[in-house]
Amino acid sequence: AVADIGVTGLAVMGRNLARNLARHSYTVALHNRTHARTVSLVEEHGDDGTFVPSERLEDFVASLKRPRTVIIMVKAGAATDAVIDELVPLLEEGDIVVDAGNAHFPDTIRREEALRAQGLHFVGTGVSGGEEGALNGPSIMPGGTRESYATLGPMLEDISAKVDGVPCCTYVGPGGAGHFVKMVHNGIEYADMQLIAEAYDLLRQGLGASAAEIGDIFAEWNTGDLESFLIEITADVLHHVDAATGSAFVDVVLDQAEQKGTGRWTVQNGLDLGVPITGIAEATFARALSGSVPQREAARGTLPAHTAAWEVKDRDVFVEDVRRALYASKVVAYSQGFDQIAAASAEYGWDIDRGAMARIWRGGCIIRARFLNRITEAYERDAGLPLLLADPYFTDAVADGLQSWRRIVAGAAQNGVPTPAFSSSLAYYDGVRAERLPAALIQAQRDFFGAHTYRRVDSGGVFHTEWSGDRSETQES
Ligand code: NBP
Repeated sequence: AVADIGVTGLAVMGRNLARNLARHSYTVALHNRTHARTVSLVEEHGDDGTFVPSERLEDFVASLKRPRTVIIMVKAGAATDAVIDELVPLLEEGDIVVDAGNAHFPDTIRREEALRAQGLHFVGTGVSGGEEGALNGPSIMPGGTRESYATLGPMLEDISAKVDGVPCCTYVGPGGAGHFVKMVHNGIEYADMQLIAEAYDLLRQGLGASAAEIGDIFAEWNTGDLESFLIEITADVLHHVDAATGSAFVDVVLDQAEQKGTGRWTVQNGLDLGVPITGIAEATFARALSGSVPQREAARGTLPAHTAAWEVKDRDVFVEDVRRALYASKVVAYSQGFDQIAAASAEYGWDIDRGAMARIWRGGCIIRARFLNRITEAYERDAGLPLLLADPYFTDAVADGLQSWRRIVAGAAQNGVPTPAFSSSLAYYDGVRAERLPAALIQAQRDFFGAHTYRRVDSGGVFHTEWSGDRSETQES
């Protein structure tokens, strides 16, 4: 046995992770169901480092040093279970099975329990950054036991992205914690992309600017607080011209956004845990609306608009308003996502360090951004921070943009520009900061029709009013 680590599943992601490991001087065992992939990897990239290819899974396992560390990088779902079922009988106590695919975290919880019962470590690991990241340094979010991290962690940290010399990989927490955090990362990515799309639409409709002009604005924004991978690629996309038509590329792309499901999982979990992740939810529903073709056809040209023409008096003021509204909305979306991580951490007993999550998202992954430093700093100031927005830096940052944010959301409503994520983020902000919410009325209604009881502002206990009788109040407990 010579290999330090093995990778089974050598499609784009597995292939690039294996190459990344080899380039970091690890001896990498290789296996893939269809052997031709293994052969072509060694043929094309054998000079990346030392590979030990095997056609049979038995030989692959036998080529690994103990404790054996196997990364599974296959299609998430049934394929992962099939590979685990084949692999487990070949392993021995203390060996480490890493699922680096995009598993849904309840599957990871189930698999971790099953393998633990057999004396194996199962590490559900989020990997972000796509194929380019897998090769040159992704953000890596491993869950599982701390004990397994002692063997696996240093290897993953070596191949991860680095920001200021700090690896974008850390131990996340037990069980499904790693895949959970990756799921929320993707949810936040949905929100971020939707917010950027709304900013683009506002600039387009408010200024009548061309795609390329808006690309210039995004490129400018990428030099400030908004600096991030997504803003950078947005500028690139907006500058791109379609070769066939000579039109702006964005104008020839069909306006129906698709999804693979991680946004949906994030929203479903937000509902399960009762965490208001409105930014992520609006972003996921906005994609669904864009793909609601019959509904859009029935509405287009039929539903009246009654809009006022958008009169932007000062172009620079408007652009700055949109930038500030985008930043404030983004803070809300991230604040909500980190709330969801805190809620899940408490629910499942994961003890996730939110500041560390922001730190490992600074490089390698799709939501990498300058702004994440600020989040790490906020949780360094107060690890138990109940609301990211309440950290002094973010409170001030949002306050600075608040008037811009209100002008933009009001203007969008008057002019009929759909801004679900901008608007709902502002509604969340006003909701969470409110002295008193109309939820009191909802509690009264619930007691009226369903005897669901209510609590009072002026005393403890639970009460019910006899709505259909003499309207007297009784204390329930
Ligand atoms: P795919 O998701 O396209 O999966 C292809 C791999 O799965 C091949 O190696 C294939 O083997 C193997 N496989 C399948 Br399908 N069914 C199998 C089975 N029953 N038994 C054994 N192997 C099986 O590959 P990918 O795009 O490289 O993604 C790998 C994982 O990484 C996925 O979970 C994905 O969600 C995740 N991920 C992808 C990205 C990305 O940007 N693509 C980013 C982050 C995470 P074969 O060669 O024999 O068909």
